[in-house]
Amino acid sequence: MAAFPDVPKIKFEGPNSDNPLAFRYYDPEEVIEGKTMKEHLRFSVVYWHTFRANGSDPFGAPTLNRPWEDGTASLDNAINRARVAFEFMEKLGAPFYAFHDRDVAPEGSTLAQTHENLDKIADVLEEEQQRTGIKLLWGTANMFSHPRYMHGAATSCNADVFAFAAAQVKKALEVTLRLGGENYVFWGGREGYMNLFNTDMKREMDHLGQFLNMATAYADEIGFTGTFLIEPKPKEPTKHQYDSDAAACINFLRAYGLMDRFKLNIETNHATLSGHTMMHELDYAGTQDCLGSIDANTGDLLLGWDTDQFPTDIYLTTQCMLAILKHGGIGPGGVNFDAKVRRESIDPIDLFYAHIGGMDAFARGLKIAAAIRADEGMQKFVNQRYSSWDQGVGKAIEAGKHDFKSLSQYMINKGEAAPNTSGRQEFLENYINRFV
Ligand code: XUL
Ligand code: CO
Repeated sequence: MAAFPDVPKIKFEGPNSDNPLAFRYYDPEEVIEGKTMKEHLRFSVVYWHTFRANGSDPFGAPTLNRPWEDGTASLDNAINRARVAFEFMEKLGAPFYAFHDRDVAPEGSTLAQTHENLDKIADVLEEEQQRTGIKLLWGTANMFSHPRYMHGAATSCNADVFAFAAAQVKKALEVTLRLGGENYVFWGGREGYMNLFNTDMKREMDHLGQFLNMATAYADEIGFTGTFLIEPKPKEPTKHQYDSDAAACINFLRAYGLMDRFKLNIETNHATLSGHTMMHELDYAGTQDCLGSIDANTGDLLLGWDTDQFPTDIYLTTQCMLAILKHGGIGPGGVNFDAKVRRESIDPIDLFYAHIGGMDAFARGLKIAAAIRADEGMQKFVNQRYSSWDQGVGKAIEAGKHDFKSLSQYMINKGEAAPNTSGRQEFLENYINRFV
């Protein structure tokens, strides 16, 4: 039986539509900068929030009403839920989805049984992928919910827990490969510390480096050629997470010889938790050729924790798309809605409103960013701002033709640096607002 019998396939109806179950800006076939919106945005639905979140929070019980759930952790319930998930994604028109192993299949009483459960669910996912054409953007392993991971997984002080995590990732990689997953994500979860008095940070980071190298070695062995992604987040659940921001992750990847296999999955609410803007994290990752995918959501500045709300702010999505277009696009990553409806948004239909709003917000951001780029005003300003590097001493420095001695002589001869020009921040902020 259909879980959403009253919801039709969501269609593009244009900005004047007042139908809340239609796209006003996301027209999958509209071509922008030579690619369709569908190709640019590669929208993805997350299994954990959209099909597993129940509205509980640290202060209260579940609130969300999901009529298809039977309240058990049975395989039958998980299979039924998978069918519902694909009905939802098909009606929404999302081309991708993402999951953790434990979102889709229940744990058994032994690891072998847990693997078996995952295989049975993978049969259903594979069948539904074939039926609908929806693809797996990425798979991952949940190595933070179970009590065994209280001290971390790859960075646990307990070597057996490291081994358990290895077994879990091995299986998750096999399932991701089987389902044609285009990427595989590591989010640090509890890979960090609560207190340095009980922590050997060097040993923990070495173990994490070793763990990720084992993952890429196994991927090579089984023929998984997808991109590996690290998802930065500075804290929550730990006080300090080792993958704290894009710069820390990239330093880690370089230190442990992982740069050729890994990129980053940048998440908006994680960027802001680390004291950066999303645009900063995207641009920084892009400068290091590490921009892999995004977890699209937003936080709440007045709350200050990882609220994982759906993105609706056009200024934010414009900034995201400016950075993504600048660095050549997001594929084989995607715009993955790692976002959940509020615990007060209790009806299944709220899942549609949330995703439609997020998709429209990104579609608008894409169109605005493309218009800004086409106008070239901002790029011309930036080029002009750095023009002292295109000639004379600047050009010679960039070409490696100077050292401290020659520059000292140059300045002694010249006597004073050329005058500075205005940064024009307010002018440019006004300029951007002409397009928003
Ligand atoms: C947690 C988070 C995760 C990762 C996948 O903050 O974002 O859901 O995206 O493990
Ligand atoms: Co995420």
